[in-house]
Amino acid sequence: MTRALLSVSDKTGLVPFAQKLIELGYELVSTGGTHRVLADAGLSVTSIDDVTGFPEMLDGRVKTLHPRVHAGLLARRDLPEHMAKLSEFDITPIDMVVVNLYPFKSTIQKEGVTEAEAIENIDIGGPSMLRSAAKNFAAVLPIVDPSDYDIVIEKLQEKTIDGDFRKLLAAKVFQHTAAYDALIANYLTKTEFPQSLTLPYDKFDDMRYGENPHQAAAVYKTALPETYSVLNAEILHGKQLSYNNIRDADAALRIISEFEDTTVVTVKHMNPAGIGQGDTVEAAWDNAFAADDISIFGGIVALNREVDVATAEKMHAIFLEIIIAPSFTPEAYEILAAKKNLRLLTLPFSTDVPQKLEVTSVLGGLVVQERDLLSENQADFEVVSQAQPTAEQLEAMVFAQKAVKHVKSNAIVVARQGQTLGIGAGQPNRIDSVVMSIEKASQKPGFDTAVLASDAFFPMNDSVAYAAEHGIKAIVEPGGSIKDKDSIAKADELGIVLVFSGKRHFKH
Ligand code: 93A
Repeated sequence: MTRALLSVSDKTGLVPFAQKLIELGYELVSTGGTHRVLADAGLSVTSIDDVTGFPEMLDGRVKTLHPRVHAGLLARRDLPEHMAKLSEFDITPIDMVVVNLYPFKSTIQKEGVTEAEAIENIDIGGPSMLRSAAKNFAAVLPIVDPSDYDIVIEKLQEKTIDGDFRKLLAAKVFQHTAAYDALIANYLTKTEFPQSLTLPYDKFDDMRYGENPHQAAAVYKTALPETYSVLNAEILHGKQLSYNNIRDADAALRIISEFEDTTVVTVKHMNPAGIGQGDTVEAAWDNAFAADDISIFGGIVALNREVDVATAEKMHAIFLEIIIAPSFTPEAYEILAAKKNLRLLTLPFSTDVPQKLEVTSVLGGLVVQERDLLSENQADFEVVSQAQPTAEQLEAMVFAQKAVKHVKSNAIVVARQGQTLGIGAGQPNRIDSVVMSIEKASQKPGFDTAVLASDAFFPMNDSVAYAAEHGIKAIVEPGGSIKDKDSIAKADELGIVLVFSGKRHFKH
């Protein structure tokens, strides 16, 4: 007689599966709750107590942790000594383990959960049985995923269970128990940079492809409680997000979360194309659009207010990939949803993004750092030029600093209060970014009140000279170069404002 041990917290599909096992000639053994469900369904099932000779004890903490269970699972069927040992101790081999674990994840996601409750939901016996069965996959079938019940039954009926299938089930067990332990480790870890990094991420979706069509890709989502993330946005309309969509939308959310006032951010290839603010959503859109009315095509738009009809009509007029907002009025939704390929996402707006660390892969490893959480404020500014900034220039500097933080280095942002006018991104030398940003900005209304922000210090005075000679009247940069005095002298010579922020915002 073949024996199956069933001990599951998630009882989905359990009864029909067990029924079929009986029909296939299995003897069923079960723990308390699982036993009850099977017996109530009228199935014949042996209690685990009758196998171990012990009652479940310590509030169920010890149910299956017994040599009669683990020897039955681990004995090598190809070794006569092992089989003789089982006989000597009158232990019946176990040929299948069906276990899913205490719901640790959903427990810690519950609001107001206590640590004691979380700890009670750390499963010990379940992973032990799964691991024993998976180690001995040559003889024992370990089944951790209820969605595998059907395929297992089918293969048992057809007698087509082979080594590859056994190995697949075993691999699933070790993936599952490793992820389960990683989540527990993360929950208990108080230091930000632990000795060994466990990443408790579950597969969220397979993707059609990655950054390019020849690259396979999938997306994983943290198993820890919900965060402000594009992966938690609700897709109201349009097809699945692509790899690039997710990264661009992520960039847009990071930027918009800097701004409390009514703001619209447009993003292309992870850089802002434009950022605009206004008294109304429509006015903010007008400013974001006018900030760069070419780059926005095919872009991602994030807003921190509900999308209204007037704004929707304007957005409808151009080709966009994604609009992400806290909500859409029903009329605005109707206008935008007329476009088949436009994705409309909602996510409650927040300036408080709980995730503090970010992980980037390098060949052979990962680098982990705190997110750039430095916030900009005028109090930290130091005016180093003879010329003094106006109140309006100082406000524009704070705005430009918030923007420049999210632009790939070398980053230069030319902005007036509430609107970027020119963005120079990702150039290997700073002066090129200066030239690009001013070239774009100088053609726009409002340039005469614009300031220029740099994500890092100027190594030479050429940027200050170029900016002043091309109409910029005020610059904010971190300072800290050994040649700062050259830049200050140049600002004084050309009569413009130079302010040191003291904060560098490289972004790679
Ligand atoms: O508390 S445990 O770690 N100790 C055990 O010995 C044990 N054996 C099975 N948890 C244990 N289990 C788990 O109980 C299983 O992994 C499953 O999640 C659950 C099933 O219990 P019941 O059949 O009483 O609903």
